[in-house]
Amino acid sequence: MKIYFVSSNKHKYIEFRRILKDVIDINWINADYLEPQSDNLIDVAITSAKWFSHYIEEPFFLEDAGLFIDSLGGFPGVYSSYVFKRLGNNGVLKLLDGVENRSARFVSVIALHIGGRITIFEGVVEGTISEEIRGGGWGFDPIFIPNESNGKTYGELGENKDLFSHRGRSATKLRDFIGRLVA
Ligand code: ITT
Repeated sequence: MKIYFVSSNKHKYIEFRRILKDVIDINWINADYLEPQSDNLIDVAITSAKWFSHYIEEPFFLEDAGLFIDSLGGFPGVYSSYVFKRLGNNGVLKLLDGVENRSARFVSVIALHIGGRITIFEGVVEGTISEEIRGGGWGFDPIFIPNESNGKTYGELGENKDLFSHRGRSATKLRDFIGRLVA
């Protein structure tokens, strides 16, 4: 099945293509859009999908993701994209300098618009923020350690990141949903 994916982020597109390739043929629409103000990823994803439904043919999906750091009261959360651009990984590590509780979670919310309705698929991964930058990847990959990766950051996992990641989880739910539709 062919589905449009709306995002300004090429890394997300590459990861979704990799995870979904057996079932879904993704057509990337590279669009930067103004996200609505909300402290909730699901609200942002639903409102954005409703807005795009006036301009884009169904079926399509988009994703809103965020890193929630417990000792910072869930910051940067819905502001992750802005904070990464402004502070980067070094800035986040500085905010956590000397902080003992480094627990955090990465959340991915996919909004799929199909059959005139929006369906949500969520992926959540618990983890910790590393003490230093480790590995490559993009965004917060070099500072996020999922709990089940033997201490490796997303950035040190390479393509194996998909097995542990918030996007791996939400995208697998999307893949199963579409798989059932086309079966
Ligand atoms: P869209 O156009 O799809 O919205 P975006 O980059 O603005 O692209 P988000 O609003 O979902 O995406 O922002 C989430 C930010 O969180 C993203 O820009 C990264 O800085 C970070 N992020 C999300 N998922 C990540 C991942 O798997 N690895 C590293 N950083 C990630």
